[in-house]
Amino acid sequence: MLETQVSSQEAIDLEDKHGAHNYHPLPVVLSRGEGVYVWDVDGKKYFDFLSAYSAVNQGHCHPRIVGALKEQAETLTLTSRAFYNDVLGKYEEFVTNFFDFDKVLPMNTGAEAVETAIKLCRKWGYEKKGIPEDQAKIIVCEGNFHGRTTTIVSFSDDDNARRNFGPFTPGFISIPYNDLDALEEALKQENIAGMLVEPIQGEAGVFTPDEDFIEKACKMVQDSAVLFIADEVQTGIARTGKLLAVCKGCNCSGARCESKAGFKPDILILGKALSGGAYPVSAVLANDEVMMVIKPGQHGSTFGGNPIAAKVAIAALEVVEQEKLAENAQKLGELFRAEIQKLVDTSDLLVKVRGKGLLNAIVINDTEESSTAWDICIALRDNGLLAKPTHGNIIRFAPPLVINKEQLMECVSIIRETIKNFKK
Ligand code: IF1
Repeated sequence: MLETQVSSQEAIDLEDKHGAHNYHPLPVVLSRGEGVYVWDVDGKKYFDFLSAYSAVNQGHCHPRIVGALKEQAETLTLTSRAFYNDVLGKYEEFVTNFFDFDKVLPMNTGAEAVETAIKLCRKWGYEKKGIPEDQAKIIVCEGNFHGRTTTIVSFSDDDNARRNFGPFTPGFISIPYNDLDALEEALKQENIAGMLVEPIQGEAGVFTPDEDFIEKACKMVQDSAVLFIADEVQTGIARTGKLLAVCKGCNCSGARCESKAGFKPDILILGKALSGGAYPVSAVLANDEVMMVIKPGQHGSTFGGNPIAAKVAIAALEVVEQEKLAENAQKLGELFRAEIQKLVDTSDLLVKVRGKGLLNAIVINDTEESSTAWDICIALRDNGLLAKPTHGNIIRFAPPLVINKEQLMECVSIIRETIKNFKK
């Protein structure tokens, strides 16, 4: 079967028969990707407005990234960390300079990096802050999405993500997102080791908090000798118009955030576009005061920091810097929201548009349980644009950051025509 081209229906049937039903994909079967475009098995071309949930910020199959992948794949794919190799150290130097931290702990998926950050924070709490053993608590926000492991869903409030996966990991305090008063109250509790937060809540529906929420939260947390942990798996790597969504006030053009202004998380979590979508690469960055609590043999991963991941991540970050993707996301994000706002103002189907950079979403004027957002995505697909609803009535729009103004305006007209002609 692998030799011959499958039809759309054959591909769907194969997944249905042989694959776990842990997703409900939009009915389109993709076979090729390049830049902002993907093609289905019948050769139909689409704009990709999901970017694999912000993993393909650099565009599909970016030649620089694929080149690095291919070259290393033909040289040395995996040594494990039982031995040194000639690539990992260079990557560690590159990525710690790029994001201005002392050290990096390389992992593979975003969830692994989040789990790593939780373990690091707890260990720091016991060994540096003197929290009594097994008493460490981490503050999280309602509406969070940090991955799918049992510990992570332990502090999810999405019933669908956690139901019947218990028993759950204790030690998490949930507060409303974007609520500094609630944070102030929570910080009065004892044995708080950290706060884990997304600068923008992606899965919850691209919830952008008040402009100063993250900075004020970071300062409040750090003033209480608690670690501020920024989950930038989805918002990082130029997606929101800055190298990092937590970049505040600095004019970093999308890399080497030199800003000493403002604030800095104690632990930074990256994933997804850290590899441009070419390979699973995630990372946890921190300064020595935190990172050095982990000693040899206390944490690790077979593939974490492998030579392919290292080479691919260097290429992916060089592309962000050299192609000024953050600046592009900033500029075109503003244009996108302004154009879609005109649609919101004239269509009773749309309630609002919100987002930052090229991480945006529209809220549909229907209930979460309705199929309206899904049906609109089917119509968008028919008109050549791929997007998918997040929670029920919200459609996320997140194209690759290499999109240009002409392409963006073409997508705006596809969205406009689809909404105007949409019949429930
Ligand atoms: C799915 C959502 C997005 C993330 C943040 C950690 C992770 C993610 C902020 C874990 C992953 C992915 C997971 C994927 C769909 C997608 C997603 F809809 F699930 F919530 F993007 F919004 N932190 N998000 O967004 O990273 O382990 O997946 O590499 O699970 O359905 P991962």
